[in-house]
Amino acid sequence: MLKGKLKGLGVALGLSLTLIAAGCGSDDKDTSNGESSDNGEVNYSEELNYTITGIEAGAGVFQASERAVEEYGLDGWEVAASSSGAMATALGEAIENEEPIVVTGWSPHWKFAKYDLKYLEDPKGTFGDAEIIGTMVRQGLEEDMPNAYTVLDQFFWTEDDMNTVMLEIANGGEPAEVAAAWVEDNAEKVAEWTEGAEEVDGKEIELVYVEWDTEVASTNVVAKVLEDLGFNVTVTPLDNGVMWQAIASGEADGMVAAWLPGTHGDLYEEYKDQLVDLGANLEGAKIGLVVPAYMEIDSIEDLEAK
Ligand code: PBE
Repeated sequence: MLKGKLKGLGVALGLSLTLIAAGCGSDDKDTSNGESSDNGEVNYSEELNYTITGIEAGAGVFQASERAVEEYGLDGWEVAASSSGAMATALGEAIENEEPIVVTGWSPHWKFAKYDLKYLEDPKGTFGDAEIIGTMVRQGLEEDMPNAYTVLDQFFWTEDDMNTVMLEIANGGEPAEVAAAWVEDNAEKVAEWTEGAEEVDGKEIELVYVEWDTEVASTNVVAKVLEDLGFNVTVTPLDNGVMWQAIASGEADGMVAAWLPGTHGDLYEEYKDQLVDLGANLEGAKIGLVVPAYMEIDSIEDLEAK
């Protein structure tokens, strides 16, 4: 399929892509300068400089995106490593200017509440299907800290719950404060997590996580619940691989940030015999390539090799 190039005109003229796309209708389709395509579609790939706006290179979604570049034959494309925060900023700026952008995305995530976005279809299944977010603890935790183990084992919430916390943090709330307010407002749910757990007197426990929006939310909530039980909780942000390794080696006590079966599947395989899998704490998570809804593509297959 031959698609023309817009050569950044949209940006230069400050026109919305919607308008440009509308201008690339059938009248233009035979122009020889390649500025429009044979089917009226915009060639985003060149405008994007063949770049997917990524997050931390250790994230599962980053690695899945690199696999997608290979599996969909997107020669010349790059998944640019940065941070979750920088990705969100780039997404917000692109939307403000109605420019195209493709990001490594996941849900739950506040970006879907704040912006009109869509996942690109993934007919090859590179990003997998529905994921769960799981809880992993170190071996021996059940014996050493049965009350913390009980809470971590029973911690389970919904996408809506997580979205509430995430959105407030994204809107500028301090994570520990937002988490504390949520715990207070959701006493019934929290009581299910703490059922059977007794109060302790300042026992130290360390939770590890990665500074992804989802994990900032869940880790702060669980930390607050453990604090209310009398634990002295340390939360330590790490890189993804290091987080898994910290639980497997017993250096840290637990984490609620395991995305399975796909996203962290390799890490799970590597460490599953050295840790204790407490199962899902959230169901219905997902990863993939995400674009603003105004982009006139629906599938990863609509992206073009260089
Ligand atoms: N994420 C958020 C992580 C898991 C949680 C999708 C960015 C990842 O890709 O590893």
